[in-house]
Amino acid sequence: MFLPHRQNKGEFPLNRNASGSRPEPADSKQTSQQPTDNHLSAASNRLNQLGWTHNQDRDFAPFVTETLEPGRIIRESRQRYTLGTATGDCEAQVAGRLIHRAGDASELPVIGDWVAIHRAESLEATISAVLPRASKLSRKVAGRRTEEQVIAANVDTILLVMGLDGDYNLRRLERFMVSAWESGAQPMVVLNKADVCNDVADRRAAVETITLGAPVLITSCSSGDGIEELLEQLQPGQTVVVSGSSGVGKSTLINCLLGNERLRTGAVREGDDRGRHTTTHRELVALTNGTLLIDSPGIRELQLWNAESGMDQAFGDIQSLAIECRFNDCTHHNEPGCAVRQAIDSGRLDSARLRNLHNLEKEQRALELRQDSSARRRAGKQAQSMFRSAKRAKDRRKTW
Ligand SMILES: Nc1nc2c(ncn2[C@@H]2O[C@H](COP(=O)(O)OP(=O)(O)OP(=O)(O)O)[C@@H](O)[C@H]2O)c(=O)[nH]1
Ligand SMILES: [Mg+2]
Ligand SMILES: [Zn+2]
Repeated sequence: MFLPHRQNKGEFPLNRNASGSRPEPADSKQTSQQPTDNHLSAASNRLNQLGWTHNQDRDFAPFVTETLEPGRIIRESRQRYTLGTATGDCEAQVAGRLIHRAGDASELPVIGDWVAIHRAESLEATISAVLPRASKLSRKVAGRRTEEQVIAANVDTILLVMGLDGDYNLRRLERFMVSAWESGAQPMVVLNKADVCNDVADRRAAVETITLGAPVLITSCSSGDGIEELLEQLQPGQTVVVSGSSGVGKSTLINCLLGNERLRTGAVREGDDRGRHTTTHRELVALTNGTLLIDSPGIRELQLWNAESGMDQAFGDIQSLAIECRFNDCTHHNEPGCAVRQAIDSGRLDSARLRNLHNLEKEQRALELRQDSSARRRAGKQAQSMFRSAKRAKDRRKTW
């Protein structure tokens, strides 16, 4: 593997000088040890291809030292990381200090994160810090623990893929839309497997009632229909995470966009069209147009993490109707003068959508209660440990 040139402070290709401009090109006094113009622009190009922007220039500034360099997580598999850096890809592990300092797992690096790394002359780099995230797609970890799991960071678009086969489910899509809006990235919906569906137009119309203006595209990886239209929506330099249930064709779709069979795909179960969780890691791949796509494992159950603003956006139509309800705190259950109920009665709103909103609100309240009690437990443990160390210190003083 090619190890980087050690770059002195101020010589790092993407480090801006005080005036905010790119560093001056190296002058004629340059020695053979220093990077040349070509090296600088090649390194800078590689980071740009990974999505480096002015934001990373700013966020990396506190980490510019002799030994730290930036990288982006381009592959993540059970806490094993591959990084893209200015001088090529490398494997990396998380520094013990970073693990120790992290409040919880959501602060540890995930796919898409920009990180500061330390490289000794060993093959594996050490991740010393995670740069601030511009956006993050999160959920509650599967199972009983009350913890946030960040699925991907620094993404511009969440491409929600739903199959037009047995996977088609509007209520699940509503839930995905909430987490997508909450992430800070823009959602885009892809209805895949159009080749196995007889009522594409009706289904698209139904989906558009819940995507509220977010783009909806129809594709078939079997026939290639819609792939060009999807490509046109993907901008160079943007990071797009492809998300959805297992078996909807996320990896197949990325392969179609790449034009090769790079990612492994797997047949769905006969009978219910459910996938077999073929993809088990997260990986970022670049299209020739410069878009960065993240493939990820199929989501078994999407339990929401804190999603207040995501809920407001995903159910913006109901929020707008609610302004007309007689009572400010109308819950749209059975209060008189409820504009939301009136919309349902007149066929303008699907009652299943309101039911789903009520269910998700209930889930959010339950999550808040669990978060409160875990916070209390954590505070209790901290107080206990402070008390113990204070007592130990006192005992030591007594023995002097
Ligand atoms: N008929 C049809 N089959 C498709 C289409 N797209 C994908 N498939 C098939 O659906 C199956 C699942 O595709 P994958 O790409 O592995 O699905 P995935 O979403 O990546 O699944 P996980 O990795 O398990 O999350 C494969 O057999 C694909 O060939 C399509 O547009 N039409
Ligand atoms: Mg896959
Ligand atoms: Zn109401």
